[in-house]
Amino acid sequence: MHRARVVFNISNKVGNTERFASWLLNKPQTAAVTVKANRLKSSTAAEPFLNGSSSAYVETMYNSWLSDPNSVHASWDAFFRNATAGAAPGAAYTSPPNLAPYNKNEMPLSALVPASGGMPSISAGSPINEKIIDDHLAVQAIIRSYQSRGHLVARLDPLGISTGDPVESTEWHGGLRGFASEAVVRQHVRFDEADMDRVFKLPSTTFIGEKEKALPLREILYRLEQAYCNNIGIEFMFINSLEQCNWIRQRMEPPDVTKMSNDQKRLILARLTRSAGFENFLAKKWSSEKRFGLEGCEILIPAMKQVIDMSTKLGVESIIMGMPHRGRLNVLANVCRKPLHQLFTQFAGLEAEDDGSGDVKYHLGTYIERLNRVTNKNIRLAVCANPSHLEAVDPVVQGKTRAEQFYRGDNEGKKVMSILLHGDAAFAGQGVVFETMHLSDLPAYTTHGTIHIVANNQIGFTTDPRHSRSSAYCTDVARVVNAPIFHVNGDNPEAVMHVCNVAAEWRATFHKDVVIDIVSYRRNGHNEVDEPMFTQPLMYQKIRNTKPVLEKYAAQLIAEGVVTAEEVKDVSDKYVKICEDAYNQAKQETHIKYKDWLDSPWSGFFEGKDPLKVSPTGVVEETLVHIGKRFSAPPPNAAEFEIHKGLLRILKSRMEMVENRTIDWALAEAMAFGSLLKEGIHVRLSGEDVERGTFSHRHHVLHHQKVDKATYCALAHLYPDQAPYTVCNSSLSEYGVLGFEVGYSVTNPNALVLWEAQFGDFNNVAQCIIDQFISSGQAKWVRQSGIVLLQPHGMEGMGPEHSSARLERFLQMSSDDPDYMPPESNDYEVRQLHDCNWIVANCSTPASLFHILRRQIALPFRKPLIIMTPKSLLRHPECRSSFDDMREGTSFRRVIPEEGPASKNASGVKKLAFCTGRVYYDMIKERREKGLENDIAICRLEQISPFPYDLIKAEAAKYSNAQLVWSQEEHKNMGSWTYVEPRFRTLLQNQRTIRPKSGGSWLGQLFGRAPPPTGDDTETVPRTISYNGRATAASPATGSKAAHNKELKSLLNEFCAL
Ligand SMILES: Cc1ncc(C[n+]2csc(CCOP(=O)(O)OP(=O)(O)O)c2C)c(N)n1
Ligand SMILES: [Mg+2]
Repeated sequence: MHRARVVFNISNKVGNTERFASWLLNKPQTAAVTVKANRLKSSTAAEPFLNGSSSAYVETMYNSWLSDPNSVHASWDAFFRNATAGAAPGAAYTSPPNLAPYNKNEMPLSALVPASGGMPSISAGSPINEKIIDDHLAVQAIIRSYQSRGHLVARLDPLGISTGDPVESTEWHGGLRGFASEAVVRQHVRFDEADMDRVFKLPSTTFIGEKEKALPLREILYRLEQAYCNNIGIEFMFINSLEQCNWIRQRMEPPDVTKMSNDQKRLILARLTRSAGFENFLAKKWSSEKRFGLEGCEILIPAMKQVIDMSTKLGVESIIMGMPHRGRLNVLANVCRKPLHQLFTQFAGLEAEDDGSGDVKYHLGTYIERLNRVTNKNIRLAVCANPSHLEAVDPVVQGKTRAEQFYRGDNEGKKVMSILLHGDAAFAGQGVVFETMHLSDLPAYTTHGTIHIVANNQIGFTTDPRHSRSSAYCTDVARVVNAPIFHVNGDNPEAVMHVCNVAAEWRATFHKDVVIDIVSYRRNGHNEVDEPMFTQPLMYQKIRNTKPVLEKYAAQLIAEGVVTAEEVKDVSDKYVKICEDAYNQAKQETHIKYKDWLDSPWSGFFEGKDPLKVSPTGVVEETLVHIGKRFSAPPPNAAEFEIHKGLLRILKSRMEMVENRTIDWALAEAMAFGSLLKEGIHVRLSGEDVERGTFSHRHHVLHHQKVDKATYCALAHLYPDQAPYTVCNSSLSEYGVLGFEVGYSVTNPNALVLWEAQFGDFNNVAQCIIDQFISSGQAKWVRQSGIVLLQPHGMEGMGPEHSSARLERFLQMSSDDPDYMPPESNDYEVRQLHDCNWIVANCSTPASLFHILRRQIALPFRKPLIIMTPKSLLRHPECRSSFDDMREGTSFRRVIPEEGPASKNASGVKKLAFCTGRVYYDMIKERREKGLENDIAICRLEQISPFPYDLIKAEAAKYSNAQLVWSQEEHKNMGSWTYVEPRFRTLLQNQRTIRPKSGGSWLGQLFGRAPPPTGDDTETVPRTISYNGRATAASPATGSKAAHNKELKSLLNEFCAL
């Protein structure tokens, strides 16, 4: 196993060259202690504790002592007596008597003196023997060294090729193994064989003695080696809680902690038999199919089952798991007990009976409720579906776990927990692991402890750890959150089970993360058709000569007399028979069902629902007024709750708007949330700085200016029986946090879960979640999500990185066919939504935002909503809506047609410009200033995808003589153009329009100059749409304000050109 190559350089400097007490009381040959008058003269070299500020202190003590020896502590009394009596420098010190009562595990040093090899005894007034102190301190240092660094030399690698593994030695340590531990753990110690039988007091920080308070050195070393350097290596000394460190020591140090009863041993063997039997069966039946088998780490299955057994025993009822490819089928079969025939049908290449495009078998999720036979309790197990993208599922699992805890009122995580499985290379390599770990202790994101299990086969595809990580262990990332890390040799099943028990207990006790690193190997190539000898020839020679763990453990139990060879065979045969039966059953199946693999069933949500009926999104005015007023009011106890003066102004202007029946963006959002909360829908808004809002417009959480942590959230106090409102500033992570919210959103369909990108530009840090989960999740895993992504977007001269949420990317991934215009019908809108993979919108009015957010819940199904949100429009005086646009009877307008003068005389309109979002306000200003309000009509797409063909078609038809143009502020290869252009083409197919004849000289054509029209100089031509906007570019926006303004001017000029 690869560990730090610096292993052998580590040493404990203290005492390395000299004894501790000698160092403390170092005596230079020439120095002398002389005491004069009222000043204590002492060489600081001779008495190093008498330096700097301490010497002033000593001086005061000395003066007090001179006037009254009883006025100082007894130790000072002894020191001054000895010093004034002419004791040699360094010899005046006498240890203070211990006034504190001894702990259970402690005893006075004097009690050990008779056993200390004939050293002089300690009696009052006599200087303590230095060697006794030194030796005890050394023993303590040894114990601490084992606790801190024992793992570096533990025998963790079943292949024994670890650089840090111990080398056998017969030297001084009385037959104990551990040359390496001498080098690493005890190299500062100068005991010899004669010291081995001396008895030493054990400090309170060790539990190796159990009830014994002192042990012979030989026994101490033996027990430490057993606890820390055998098949378990523990990293925990970085944890900054003495209670937690002691908790671990108590469970890992006493002798024989890993001992199992015969029944437990039989259970391990049975589980191991199934684990190995499953892989063997698949290998036999489908020898050339990729399944990413577990061979070499078969112990993973008994390990997971042990964690689940123990956690259920401790009260957990629901476990949500995330895992990569390796051993996944085995986990589904033997941990979740997914019916085997369902698993086997995945190998048969059958077609699916239900919708969706599906996924490969080693990515699919599952959900199962069953009785845990060991604890006799019901348990729910879910394995989340995941993409190939390693570790991407981690935050998703956490979000789902958190959501389940929240909806069950399990505020401490006692009932619901998560288990994350990892590969060694991925755990060390993928940054999202770190991002997920960092959520583990945040109030709005914690799942109260995750058990991480690493199936550490010491290789990642073809790369060995020396080239895949710079850290000593693949698990080092977990150190940042103070998680204890248990490395364990996968070929010692009982050690693995012990570690699993301790990890489960740790999680139940402290509700913090913990890591189990099962060090194992990969018997085959990366997958079953890969040749590992190309790249790891030596490792694989070792592997060929290593017996499977089942074989070794069975032999061990037979030798111990726990089972007979016949029993072993019998258990194995029985499992093969179970597999054969399931195999035959699978052969009868003609179809597979994707929904058999759903990880988050929404029982009751779809039942009895008209799949095409959308509930109204308008609300009664009274509700708007109530929410508006609450949202605009300071905290109810305003007299004591002092908020910032600027906020008082903001609240006042909000209140004025409400009184004028008007809303801006922030009010629209609050009213959408508030009205949903009133209807019992939980709303959760998460992201960087969302509580205030990046642009200081939201202010959902008001802070007391004088009292720390005193806050007020109006939306959480709208109605006494409302649903809870969660608004939470996240860690500075996009990948982790968006993944988390996706997981949250798939748990309960009756919740609106929103994630806001600080600026839309940053969403690409979470690209994997967007691509792998949000845009394609339903198609692959029949799992719906109504998550909303709020993406500040817009070209406002803020440079390349604060302008674009990359609208084009979302549109490019929209699954509606650009060449197909769905037939018109009354339920056109909802049908389109039903069939699409997500909704992409760029709203221009607060009312649009209000309705589209509410529509997320009004739909009879769930679809992700990607919405571009504004920045300057947050305060734009024209970007306001009236209560009239949100009242009962109103709904989301996918398209807002021209409603000004141009709409009154459509046939005379020369240009119909389509646009979306913010640029509309620039366009109307320009049109107004140029007096073109009768000539140019503007039509806004509030929803871009799915494309509102029906409404656009009607608009285009209304302005039959107008030239059509798409206006956008983004560059031509960005924004909506590449999405809308082919859809307009489809829509305008076969439509013709009359326009002045083109033609003229070839030179005129070349330079685009049309000849002046004459009487019948018109022609009927196919109707098309042209582009009006910025030219193509590599970067989303210029960094120069001047260039920005020039570009904007040019696109607006072009827009107004007739
Ligand atoms: C993000 C990502 N990058 C690359 C890959 C390709 N890949 C699949 S498995 C694998 C090796 C994984 O090694 P490890 O995590 O140790 O798991 P093991 O296969 O050894 O169980 C790689 C690189 C991937 N699936 N995901
Ligand atoms: Mg690996």
